[in-house]
Amino acid sequence: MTIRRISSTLCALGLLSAALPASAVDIVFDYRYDSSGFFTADRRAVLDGVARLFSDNLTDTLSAIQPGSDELFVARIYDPVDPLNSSVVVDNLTVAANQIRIFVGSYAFSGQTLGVGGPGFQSLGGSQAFINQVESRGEPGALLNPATDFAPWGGTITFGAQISWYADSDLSTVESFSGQFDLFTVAVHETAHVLGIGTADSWFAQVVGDTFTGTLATAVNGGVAPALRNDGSDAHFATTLTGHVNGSAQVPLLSPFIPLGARRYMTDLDWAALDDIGWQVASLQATIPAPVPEPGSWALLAGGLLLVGVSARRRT
Ligand SMILES: [Ca+2]
Ligand SMILES: [Ca+2]
Ligand SMILES: [Zn+2]
Repeated sequence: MTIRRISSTLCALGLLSAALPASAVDIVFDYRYDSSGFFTADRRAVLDGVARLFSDNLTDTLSAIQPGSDELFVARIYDPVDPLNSSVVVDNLTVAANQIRIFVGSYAFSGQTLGVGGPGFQSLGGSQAFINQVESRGEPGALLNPATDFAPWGGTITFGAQISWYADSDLSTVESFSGQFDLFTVAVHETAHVLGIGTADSWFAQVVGDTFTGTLATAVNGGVAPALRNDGSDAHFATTLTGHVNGSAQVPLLSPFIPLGARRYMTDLDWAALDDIGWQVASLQATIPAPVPEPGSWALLAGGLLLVGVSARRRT
């Protein structure tokens, strides 16, 4: 679990979409603990985009978690609506193949904390094969010591209820939202924590001193192991690093600070780190989700067809 605060650092960003392969990992945001109704339709739509961004770009194949009668899988998470003080058990959770379920909520943090996020936990019983399967989801490197892979069933993200959020209805455009924080930016950052950056054994296995020594991240960083934020947690990149977003320089998204009134993206360094901790990353340049057909354009298409039918009938 990690916490971020704000800073006023700003960068010029480019915005390009990349061609992406068919999805494998299926990120699902789960709203069952959202008792306050924080996740309005527009906010859920932003999280849908976050899910698609990762689902499009991570091609791992993860096994399902379906305990049999003599097997035990009890999922536990930090309470999405009180993450710093309590945890909750998720009753009767089963996890489909490739699925990663992230429970979300909101909490009025003191000060400037925008959100917290991290993977879930579990209690397990049954055969060693079942236990291994839950802990690795078929990714053998997750069972090694030191671990070289990470395949969680899911986790938690809590967004600051005290924050003024911007929920962008069209992630392909960036407009002015001064005075607000970008929900997309923060949700992508926290999802990367759920997926192991700053949280997984396979991350910490590659932390040496205050650097992350992953092979690809080091290569992307010009052959130098990228520096970590020197705050004792080793959970974030240093703000002094420069990653790239389709050629434009940007502080890595997994640094501890998010600017007010600006969008940030996963840089090549952030994606490289996910690759280094065991994810199969299709592109180091993925920024926003690939477009999906809008309901509006389907309606237009249907309307056009109807019009054709009408005019044809009138002609006869
Ligand atoms: Ca927009
Ligand atoms: Ca993997
Ligand atoms: Zn963070």
